[in-house]
Amino acid sequence: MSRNKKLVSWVNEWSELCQPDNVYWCNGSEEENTRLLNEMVASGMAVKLDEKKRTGSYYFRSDPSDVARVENRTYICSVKEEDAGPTNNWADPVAMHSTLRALYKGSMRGRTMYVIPFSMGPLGSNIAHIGVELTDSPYVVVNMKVMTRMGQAVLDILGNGDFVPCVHSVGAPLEPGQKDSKWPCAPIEKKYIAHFPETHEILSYGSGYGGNALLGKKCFALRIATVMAKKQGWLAEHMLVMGITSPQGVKKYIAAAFPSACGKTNLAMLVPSIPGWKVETVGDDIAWMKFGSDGRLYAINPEAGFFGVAPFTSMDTNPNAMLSARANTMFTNTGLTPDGDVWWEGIGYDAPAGTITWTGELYDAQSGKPAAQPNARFSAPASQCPSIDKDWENPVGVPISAILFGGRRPSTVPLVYQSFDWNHGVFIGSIVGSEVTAAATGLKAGVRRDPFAMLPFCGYNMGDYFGHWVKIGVSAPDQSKLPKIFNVNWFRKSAEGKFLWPGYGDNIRVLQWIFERVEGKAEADETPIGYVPKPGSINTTGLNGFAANMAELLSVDHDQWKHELDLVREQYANFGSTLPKELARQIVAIEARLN
Ligand code: TSX
Ligand code: MN
Repeated sequence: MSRNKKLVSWVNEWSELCQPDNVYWCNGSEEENTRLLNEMVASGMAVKLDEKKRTGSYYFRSDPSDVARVENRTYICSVKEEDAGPTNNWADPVAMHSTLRALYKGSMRGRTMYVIPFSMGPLGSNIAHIGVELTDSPYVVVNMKVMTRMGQAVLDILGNGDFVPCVHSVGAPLEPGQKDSKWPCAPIEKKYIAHFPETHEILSYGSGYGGNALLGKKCFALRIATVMAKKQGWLAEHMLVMGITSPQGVKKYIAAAFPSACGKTNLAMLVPSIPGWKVETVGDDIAWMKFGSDGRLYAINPEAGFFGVAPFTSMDTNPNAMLSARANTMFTNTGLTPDGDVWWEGIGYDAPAGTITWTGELYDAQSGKPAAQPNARFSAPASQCPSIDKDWENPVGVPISAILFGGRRPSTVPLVYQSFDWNHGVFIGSIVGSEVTAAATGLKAGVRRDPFAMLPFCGYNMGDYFGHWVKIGVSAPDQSKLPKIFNVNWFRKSAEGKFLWPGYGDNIRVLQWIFERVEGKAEADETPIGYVPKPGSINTTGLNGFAANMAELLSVDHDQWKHELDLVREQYANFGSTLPKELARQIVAIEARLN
């Protein structure tokens, strides 16, 4: 319980509306966690995995209709539609409140309402913020325990202070005597993920999965936090944060944003292929960044765990993620092996005979049906990551020397280039995207733009968001201490369609160049699009066959870039008058340099 009057009356108000059988305040203890997990095992919602193979770990299968974030049911409910901008779904806040109140009415009947106080960021950090989530899902409680700092310690720090109110219901009330389903949820047309930027409120209804239900992550730490950050002059970003130590023992931190399916978690936990270099992990998904008293930009990871995609994670592609998930981990929608372990496509070995798929059928490799749903996840404590950085919970954060953007670009975009200055870096962030095939989207092939990898996660007008980035550059306490901005592209292909770059552990070679640029050492050529490594300035020792690809990897084709700018102009047209003039000027300047 809490003596925070606003909190207590808010909990009472919602319990009166949702009508749960019980209200339970989570204290965050191990005992509480074990009790909830045991209850879920007893009800059939969870399977306890083998205690020797996956100590303290559990397995869940979602409803087949509830397997991912639902962008078309995600709303920004600002008072003015223009404040949501052209890339968000807008809904009127009063209308949305009344729609949702009707749905929440009695929605927790037959269930317990859990009150989860949680901190995004280390307890007591002045970059951290506190939220309270009400939920009728015990699955959410045990996942929030992994992904955030939660429980009584948060209430103690909150005192009479302010919190972000988050309400979640799976939207499946139980009539007396009605048997529960193993994964209760509502049909798609009743799912709502609603954000109220003016009041910092989050209301989620109808889904039990991931970012729809664990409201500290995408809803709070990105959509609501972007609104807070704009008002208060900081940055809430969809970025990994990592430390890089050179063979000389010099350490620098970088933050990096990529659209989905670019291997962000893999990069955050990279095992370098060249001797003497070390990579350490601060976070794999979200960075909150504020200027410190020394004028540098400091980042914290607001999360306490990794909510990673399981398929194609293996001891080859990401041993640190595999080892993070070796115990005390929640698995959702993977396959389940007969000896009480999990299995997924690309785990690095064949499925044991008798493996059961995420839909509960006997796995048959020949059937074409995967054992794991492609968006199957693990929730693993960050503290268990072998590469975790010693300062990952430092309340002050870590000082950021470089910011990286990237996407999947088979053509046009070099392996790495550096921006000329901050605003040119903002331009680079704004044009982030991945090339997709028609087959992958069901729509038209081409570059799918995902500016700053924030398209689904910005809680306000994306044009204003670009403007906020420009403003951060202007208002920085010391321009010379701003992070340097780079673009990377691990996915450039030859004319024959072969990857030109080996990626994975060899990406350290690109990080070395970036590290040395920050130190003012590595050499670069000035091209129309930015600073590109001089031939020979990227370490290719031991790179074997791929070393011959360097010239092609670093080439800048003027005609391809003129076409790229045509596409960017089309993209920019969507933002109308909210597009900062500083970005419109970048197109003009690059075009002039290409001619
Ligand atoms: O995560 C990836 N990274 C970042 C690693 C730190 N992936 C997987 C993307 C899907 C999540 C990559 N895939 C990377 C990469 O750097 N590069 C590639 C493309 C690639 C795939 C296989 C090969 C080379 C490149 N193999 C051979 O050429 C033998
Ligand atoms: Mn993400």
